[in-house]
Amino acid sequence: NTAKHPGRGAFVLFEGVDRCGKTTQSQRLVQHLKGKGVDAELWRFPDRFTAIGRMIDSYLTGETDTDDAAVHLLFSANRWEKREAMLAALRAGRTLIVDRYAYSGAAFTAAKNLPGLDLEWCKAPDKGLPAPDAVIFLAMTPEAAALRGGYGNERYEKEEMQREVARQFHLLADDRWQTVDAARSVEDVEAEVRRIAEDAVACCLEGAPLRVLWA
Ligand code: Z5A
Repeated sequence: NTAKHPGRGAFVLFEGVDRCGKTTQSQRLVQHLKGKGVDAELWRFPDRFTAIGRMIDSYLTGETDTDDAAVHLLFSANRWEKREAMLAALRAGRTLIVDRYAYSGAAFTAAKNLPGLDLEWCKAPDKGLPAPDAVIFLAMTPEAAALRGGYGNERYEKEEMQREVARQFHLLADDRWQTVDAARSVEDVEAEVRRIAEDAVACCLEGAPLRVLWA
């Protein structure tokens, strides 16, 4: 669980409700780190381009209906299928800036409040995945986020669902979690994001152990 990988890349994760600015900030962060000579790459989950990812995409767009437990396991499988590549990149010294991961997985399914699918059940399939070194939680009320051009047409893009997702996210906060007030200008949010990410990159360069999630 705590093997040392000196000089490895950092795993920096963005989480938050829809429209909080994850895509904007993750893209800008990768550019910033690259400018500083850090080997950095942007990843996002779900990865809609694998076979499993295509099933998830068709569920999110409403093209297909899938059992809630089954689709939850597909989201998790979509992370497991990327695990080896993720570990290889981190060990090769590449920093991964990741837009959504297992915290979204647990929060979105638990937000459905279905019998049997509580937060612990939702976390279980992701136990053992690589853990992020820092989780940047872009905090914003779903009401404020909705003002950013309104929600799209995908399955979960509704204010009531997003409110419940925000509640579940707060239950998932752990020692990796850093809350950033996302209801500010892009530049103000970015300044804080940079500090958190640069700290994580420095710690990993010094050999901070790569941990596993929810073990
Ligand atoms: N999901 C799940 O159920 N289970 C799982 O395991 C995983 C995911 C991994 C995937 O959506 C859906 O799958 C998601 C969770 C679920 N469902 N929902 N909802 P996605 O990842 O493809 O889409 P998204 O995360 O919802 O992305 P988004 O809508 O694009 O939001 P965002 O990336 O956080 O925000 P943004 O695109 O950077 O910004 C939104 C707008 O605000 C845009 O016009 C920006 O220019 C603007 N913006 C950004 N920052 C600012 C500031 N600071 N001020 C003003 N305006 C701003």
